[in-house]
Parts: sequence; C-alpha cells; structure tokens
Amino acid sequence: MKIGIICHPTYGGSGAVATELGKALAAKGHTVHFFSQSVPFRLATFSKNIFFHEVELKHYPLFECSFYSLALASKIAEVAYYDKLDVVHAHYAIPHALSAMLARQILEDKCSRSECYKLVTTLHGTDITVVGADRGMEDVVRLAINKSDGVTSVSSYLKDETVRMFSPKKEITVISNFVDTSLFFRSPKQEIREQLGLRDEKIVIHISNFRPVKCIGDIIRIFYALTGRLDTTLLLVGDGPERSEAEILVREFGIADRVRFLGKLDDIVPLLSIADLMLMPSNAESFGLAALEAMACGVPVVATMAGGFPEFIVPGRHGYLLAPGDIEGMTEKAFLLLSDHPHWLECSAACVQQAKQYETASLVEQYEAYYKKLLDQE
Ligand code: GMT
Repeated sequence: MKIGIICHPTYGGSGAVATELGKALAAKGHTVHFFSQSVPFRLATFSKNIFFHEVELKHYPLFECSFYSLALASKIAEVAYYDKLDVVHAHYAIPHALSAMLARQILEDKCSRSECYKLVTTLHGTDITVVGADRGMEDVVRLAINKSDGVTSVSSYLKDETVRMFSPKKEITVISNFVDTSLFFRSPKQEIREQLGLRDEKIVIHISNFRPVKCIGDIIRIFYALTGRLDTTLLLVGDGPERSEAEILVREFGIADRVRFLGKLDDIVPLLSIADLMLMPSNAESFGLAALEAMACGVPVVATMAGGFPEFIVPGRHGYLLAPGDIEGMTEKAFLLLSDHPHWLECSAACVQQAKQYETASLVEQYEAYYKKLLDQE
C-alpha cells in the first residue's frame, strides 16, 4: 500500500505513535509518505520506503498567521496525485483530517472517487478532550470525524468520550498505543548513572510535554513527600508550558539538588532502564504511551484512575492507580514500590509481560487490516 501519514512533529504521544507506525509499515514493504511542519522527533531513520514532505508555510505581510492547514492540504493533494496514495492517515483530528478532506476536494476534478485515497483519522486525546471540548472548535472536530472514511481511537475511554461528546455517524475502532519491545527493554548501564551523577538512590521518572493535563505540580509534591522518607532523585524528561512552574515549586521545596530537568530527549530507554518508578498523575490521559514504554523497560507506574490507564495498568500488579489529585495516596503507593523490593521485582516483571500484549507488530497488523477493509469497501 501507499500510505500518507500526517502528524505533529513535536514532542508528544501522537507524533510518536504516528512515526513508529509509519516506520513499521515501511519495514513491512509499504511506501510511507510523512507530512509535517518539520521532521517528526522519532523519525531518525533511513529507508527506501519512507518519504518526508515538509509543509512549507507561506508568509505574506497581509496574513497575521500562516495557513498551515491550507499548505498541508495542497501538499497532500500533490503527493496523493503523483504518488497515488491509497490511504491518508491523519493523526490528531484537527487540522490534519480537515486538510486531508480539502486535499480530496482539490483532487475531485482529477480523480474519480474510487481512485482517491481513503481517509483514516486516529483520535489521540486532547483533539477530543481539550480542543474538541472547546465550543468554538466542536463543529470542526465533528466534521473531521464524520467526513473520514474510518476513525480509530487509542483507547476505549477515548472512544466512549468521543461518542458521548460528538455522537459520530461512524463506528470508531479502538487500536491502542503500542511499544516495540525489541527496543524498549531494561538494559541498565552504570555509565548513565555516573554521567548523571547518581549514586545508588531510587530513581523516579516522568516523561511528557509538560502541559497542564500532566499535573507536573503534583509530581513535584509527591516527590517532595518521598524525599523525606527515602534517598531518591527525580528525572524529568521533556519540556513545555508547566516547566517554569515546576522549577519554582522545586526551589520552594528546597529539593533542587534532587530533581533533574533533562529536557526533550529522543532516546529514553537508557533512562527508563535505570528508573524504579514512573509517575503520571495526569488528570486526563487518553492512553498514556509513556507509561507503556516505561512498563516495557520494567518500570512500575503510579498514575491516575483517569482515562485509558485502567485499560492496561492493573493496580497492585503493574503499579497503582489513584484518583487525580490524590497526592497522599500516590505518595504512599510510590513509597511502597520504592521501599518493598520483592514487591517491586514482581511488579517490574509483570510490567514487562503486560507491555508484550501491546507489541508494535500486532497493533501495526490491526492498522493494516483496517486500511485493507476500507479499501475493499468500494
Ligand atoms: O501530545 C501529543 O502528541 C498528543 C497527545 C494529546 O495531547 O492528545 O497525546 C495523546 O496521544 C498519545 C498517543 O496516542 C496518548 O498516549 C496520550 O495519552 C494522549 N495524551 C492525552 O490524552 C493527554
């Protein structure tokens, strides 16, 4: 198949999933064309089957903002026409699905409906729960969903939320996030600890784009409570709007020497491999890819009962799930995991096993089958 993938290039789950999917499809012999503002953060690879199309923004003094969606539509139409794309897969409803719709309209005069690509939209989370919940955006998100040939969501939770909020005309198929366990596995290296100036303390980790839904302040509060009870260091990977607030809290609590802000990193396996606990106290999380990747590296998770976490994290087995905002509860469970080594060992092993249920190969097969089903429909 010839597949176009539209994704955000920035640090975040939807771009990671889209990029890993495209790479895996290309490895299976499909031709994959990526469309984005810049090279997606996980697309550091060479393959004869992968093409990247940078969407160039046109600046003209009359415009206060650049028309990314229009430039994207125009690029998709061009590539779809000349490279005869079978499927265009939009990751994140807007503007991606709308641009792909517009591209199809651009092609109407040149191709018959049956020659044109099928549009698949994958809902990732905030496209529904934050952007889609905004009354000013609701109708465009609904249009994106209803005009796609196929719609998938990354968890049952997100599917239910979408149905509740948008009553879509189409059936939404759940295809969850996935992890490549041949790359994500625990391989602790002493030199990583040395490079970071770590001793033998317990390592707590959090990876995200530091947006409000991630509740970074709660991470700092939980960690602060832990520092009073055991020797531990917090590694914060990623960056985003809540970073400054987090730094202020860290200074206020006087724990600056125990918290390391590492910024946006592509290769997180070396850090996950030395981590003892992943903290994800999000108040909304459609799936939580970072938690799954941590589990693949044998890192138990303390997260919230929110969103998609309960679909793959079994409390007591892979970590613990508490109510959003329950800092005390999350602190207690984090302390339990960090202080009871036999329990940690059991959870760590169970996490590795659980992650194998979400192996890239099998989820990519589900996407392939989904594309084929849509292509066979006409
Ligand atoms: O950060 C992103 O790239 C998008 C994003 C979002 O905010 O919607 O992340 C979502 O997509 C990931 C991959 O499918 C999920 O694992 C995340 O849980 C989800 N984030 C939220 O729902 C907050």
